Order: sequence, then structure tokens, then C-alpha cells
Amino acid sequence: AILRLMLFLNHFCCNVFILVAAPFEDDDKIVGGYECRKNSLPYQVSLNAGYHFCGGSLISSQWVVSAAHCYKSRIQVRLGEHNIDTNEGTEQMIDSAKVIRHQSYNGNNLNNDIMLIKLSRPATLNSYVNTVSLPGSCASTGTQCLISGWGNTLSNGGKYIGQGRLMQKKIISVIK
Ligand SMILES: [Ca+2]
Repeated sequence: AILRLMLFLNHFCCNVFILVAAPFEDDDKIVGGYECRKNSLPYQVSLNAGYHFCGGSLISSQWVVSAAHCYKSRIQVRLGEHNIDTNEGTEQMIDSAKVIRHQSYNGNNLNNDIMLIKLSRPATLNSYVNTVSLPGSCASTGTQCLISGWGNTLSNGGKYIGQGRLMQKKIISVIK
């Protein structure tokens, strides 16, 4: 998952806020992550299709950026989440209106692994739900990036062992 994440970061010109949680078993990890302070990353969203399957980042009140390998034709975006198993009173659940993969996405090598989701209505921005700024340029090798999301924090553990249902974060370096 980390390799996939790094590829994704690389192809996305190093947006440091992107979460990756791929839709494959054993690929849904945030290895070495630790629990975020609740709602401290208000741009982080969970993508849901009856179950959490990927993450994304809110970039405006009506648009989310995620990874193209997370594509589904219909997605419910869950904003203001921390524990994805319980109702904490901060969540907004908004269906997608459009799901747009990069036109040159390549599922074999994951080039251009980026996707936009338009929400069917604007999110209400507050202290639990807010946008993240897009970078103006590429990050150089070794730049420290914050990754976040939900998933297993162990590289060799079962799915969602430990705190994987609570939002996790980790600092990693851009490798290329
Ligand atoms: Ca929740």
C-alpha cells in the first residue's frame, strides 16, 4: 500500500494530504499510523459503498479528490468522520453526482491514479468538515508528506486490526 501511495503521490505531484486505501485485500493499510486527534484533518473523507473502501480529500464544498483505482460509478462520501463504525454526530453523508477518473489513468502501472468526485450537494463547511488547499508545485524528493485515512496499521496483520476504524495519520517522505 505504501508503494502504491508513493506512486500516487508522485503522479499527483505530491499532494501531501492524500489518503490511499486501495480496494484490495491486504492493500488497505496505513502502516505505522497512529490515531488522529478527532476531526483534526477536516478535509479527510471516507468513500462508502455500504462499507468503507477508500479515502479522499475535500478540495471545495462540492469536490473531492481521490485515487482512480478507487473508482465506483456511485459513491457515498462521508465527511466529518473519525470512527467509521459509529455515529459521532459530526458526519455528513453526501452521494456523488459525478465520478471522474483521469482520462489517462492506467490500471496496470497506476499512472495518473487520480479521480474527482462531485457531490450531489455542497457540504456544509464547519470545524469538522473543511477543505484542503491544493499545492502550487511539485514537492522534491525527501519532502515530508502527511498521509491519513482508515485501515490496518500493521503491514502483516489482518484487516482492521487495532485502531484501523479510527482515522490514522503518518508522515512519509516522497521517494522520487
Ligand atoms: Ca463516525
